[in-house]
Amino acid sequence: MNAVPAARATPVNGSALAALNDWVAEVAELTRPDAIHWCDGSDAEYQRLLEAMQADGTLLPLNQDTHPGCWLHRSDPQDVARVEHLTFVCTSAREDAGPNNHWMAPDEAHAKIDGLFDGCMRGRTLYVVPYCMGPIDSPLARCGVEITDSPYVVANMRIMTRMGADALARIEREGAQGKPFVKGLHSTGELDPDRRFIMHFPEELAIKSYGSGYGGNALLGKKCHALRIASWQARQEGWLAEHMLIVGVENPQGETHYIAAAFPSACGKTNLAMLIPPEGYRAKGWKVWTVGDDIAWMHRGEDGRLWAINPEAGFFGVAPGTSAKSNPNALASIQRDTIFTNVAVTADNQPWWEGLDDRVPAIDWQGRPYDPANGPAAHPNARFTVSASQCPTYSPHAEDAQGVPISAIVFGGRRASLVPLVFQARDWAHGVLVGAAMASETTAAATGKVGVVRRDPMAMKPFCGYHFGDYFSHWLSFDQPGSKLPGIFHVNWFRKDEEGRFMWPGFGDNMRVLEWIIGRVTGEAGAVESAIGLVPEASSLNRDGLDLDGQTLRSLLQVDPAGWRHEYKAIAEFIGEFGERLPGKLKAEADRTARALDALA
Ligand code: SAT
Ligand code: MN
Repeated sequence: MNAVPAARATPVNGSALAALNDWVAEVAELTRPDAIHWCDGSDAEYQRLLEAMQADGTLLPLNQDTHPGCWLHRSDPQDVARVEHLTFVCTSAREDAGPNNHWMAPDEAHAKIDGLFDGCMRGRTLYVVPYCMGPIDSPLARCGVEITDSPYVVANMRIMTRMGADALARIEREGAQGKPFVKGLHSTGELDPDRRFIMHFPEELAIKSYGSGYGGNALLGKKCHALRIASWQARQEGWLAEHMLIVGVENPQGETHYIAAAFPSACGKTNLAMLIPPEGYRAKGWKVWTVGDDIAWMHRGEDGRLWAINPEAGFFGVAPGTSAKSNPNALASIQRDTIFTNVAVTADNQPWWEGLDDRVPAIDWQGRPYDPANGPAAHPNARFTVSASQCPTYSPHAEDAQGVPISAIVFGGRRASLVPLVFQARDWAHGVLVGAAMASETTAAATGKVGVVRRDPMAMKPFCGYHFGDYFSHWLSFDQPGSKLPGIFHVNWFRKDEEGRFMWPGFGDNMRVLEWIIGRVTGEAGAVESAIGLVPEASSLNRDGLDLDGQTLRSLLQVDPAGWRHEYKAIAEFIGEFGERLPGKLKAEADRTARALDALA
């Protein structure tokens, strides 16, 4: 790493940064780096990092004629996804982490992971990465500092967060007011899966991550800070840190409704956030605006509504399946200045992945000549990292300091059977149950089996930094006099027929469901009651230009009482696992629905 500027022991002498300086010194003492570099976030710094990574092979240039400023990173083949079984929430009381988290006592966790950090940066540069999650001038934004020995992580953090001098200035300002920043310590270590841990210490606002360079394990601003630590802070301070995209839907009258939607990793959040409405909608003047594709921080505004910011500044999206059909906006965003991780390349060195187009790749994600016998050319969890500002539909309000007002919250997962295309919760408490009862087939975003249905409340199973029982209570607590809460909905784009084919066309056609959702919150759209919530009649969805027969659409909207009785038994069992801390109100909601289903028997 010769190209990085000379190390500086401290950035400034301001006493508000004393805590930061002390911590950096302490970490350097433990990890023994050859050099320390404080990141300023400048273009020049970024260019030097890219050059250094090109020189040592960390980054390979892609075809600069077709993809200027685009790079390929091939990760260690054993380091391609989040590792939930190695991710811990370390609270002093085990109960506070809940049955939804792996737990380790803080002292034991520190001792274990500090043992791994001991001397691990010898021969490497220690980067100090100050960052801000959320618009730099937003009172809702929060700062952190990640210390890492990975220039790839630094480059990704620069795209994914507001990183550098401005963040450091905010940290200093807030330090003077006694406001802490989140401390994240990261080393790629040896990339040995047996020497890998992602530890969270919410009581200390600290994260320690060792042995992985992959996205959610290593870009500590993302899942570790903006979800696990932030969810803990949010509960204490009365807001919500959620695994949700934020999308604005503008109607022909020019009014925009913002929707926040929680789907598990690799279930189409990026696609929905960047949706292009069907031709008929566009002709009438409907538009869709992208605010965020993964995380929403929501606060109660003075007007009683929920207001949301996207704490991130970029997209770390799943490449496979991204195409001119599924997501033209994402595709347009990643034609330049993008870091690709674990994609394949064509003979002329363009990035390629399954589902992109019918070209044949030349080299697979591991750098081998492509041979279908080796499996997919791109890793199924291959990613692109790109600045949100490159998205053609990036909302002009995405950087508003106060956020955007949320009209509807949508939960959803991959469910091949049973779960209708869309339904609406009766009220807030029922909506919290609908979120708590969410389930979805697992994807390649985390290591482990793919395609197994698991309960994933609010898509937060891997990301809630505390006991789910307390989390559900926190959600319920938003229902207060004077609040104007969003409607809560559940969607499922992934129903399959007997032949295993998807029944709903999805992508742009999901606009029809969004229109119904907005119609429900404005009082313009009708619905029929069912035991599980309110469903649209086939006639209340706009079918202009929809390539789907009426029979299939009706079956997508049907509620099957026998199947749902079975489902509610599983839900009762699942929420029962949260024991004493399960709010009685949630159990009452589940019992009420179960009784309504029984009455139909
Ligand atoms: O790997 S990440 O956590 O960054 C992406 C995801 O799983 O949602
Ligand atoms: Mn995610």
